[in-house]
Amino acid sequence: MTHCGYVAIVGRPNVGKSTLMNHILGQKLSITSRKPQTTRQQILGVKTEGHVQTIYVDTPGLHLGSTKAMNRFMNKTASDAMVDVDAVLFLIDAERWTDEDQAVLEKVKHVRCPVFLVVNKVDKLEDKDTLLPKLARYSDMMNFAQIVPISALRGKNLDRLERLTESLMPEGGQFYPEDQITDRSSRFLASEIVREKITRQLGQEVPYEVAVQIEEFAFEGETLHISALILVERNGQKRIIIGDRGEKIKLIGKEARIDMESMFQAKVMLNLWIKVRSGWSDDERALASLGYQEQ
Ligand SMILES: Nc1nc2c(ncn2[C@@H]2O[C@H](COP(=O)(O)OP(=O)(O)OP(=O)(O)O)[C@@H](O)[C@H]2O)c(=O)[nH]1
Ligand SMILES: [Mg+2]
Repeated sequence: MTHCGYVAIVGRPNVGKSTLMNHILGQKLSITSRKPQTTRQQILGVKTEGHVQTIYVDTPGLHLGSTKAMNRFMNKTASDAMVDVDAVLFLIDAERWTDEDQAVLEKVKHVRCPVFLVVNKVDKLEDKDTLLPKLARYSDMMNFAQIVPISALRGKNLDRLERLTESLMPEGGQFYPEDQITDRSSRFLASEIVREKITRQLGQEVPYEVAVQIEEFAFEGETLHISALILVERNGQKRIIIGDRGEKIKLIGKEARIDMESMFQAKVMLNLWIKVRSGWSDDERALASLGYQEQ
């Protein structure tokens, strides 16, 4: 008999949700950065081990305070992901509990499946003795099925977390072939790689108003030709991304190409273009045309 089910990974921005999913899959699928609100859309990571298929759902960080259409879309995507799953992993940062964590807690209290509190980044705790009293406090907050301290970055205690989630997967046929690891297209993954490099290379404000669209994705002989259009809200942002004498965009392109070559196992020729389209991040129709729509 086979088993198959869904596990939603939720939490406020920047707690390490995408890092966790990537580490469990053993492959970089979902983009990560030190800045909050890196993930914008739900992305599935499929892990098949023997007769158990676990489908992880990486989600955007649930956040307070922003009212733009993009932020509403991200929060709704994350909330919707908790419906109809077999387990929820509620990720927090071991170092601190914030108002946004509290807001996520209020949401996960209402889900009908088991909720694990996953206390991430334990490697950052200078005084390890502070962990146990914290775990005791968390256990009073709600009836968590498990509380699991981990380090997603260092791979600490992830085996235990995986075994615990696997044990909750219901009996039934597997939804994905054993060698498939995501529901997302190669074009989507390519656009996310470009967005990751922009997010990592640029200061606080620009990445939130950047979208990437793949205009060409085709093999010519052995070489994969990819053209990506970078959309920004303002001229100033375009200048920042291009950088002095084009240095920034060159670096972004180089880093993206290296990741693409490893993801697609091919030589990649990458072309990047930048266009200003003001208002796209607060316009529902523009968002939908860029792929930010419900799955
Ligand atoms: N020290 C440490 N850093 C971590 C750990 N897990 C993730 N990080 C770092 O935390 C930052 C955020 O990680 P992400 O995986 O992008 O976080 P996220 O929750 O997916 O963030 P959003 O997509 O913005 O909601 C990155 O710089 C990671 O390298 C960990 O276990 N220990
Ligand atoms: Mg993420």
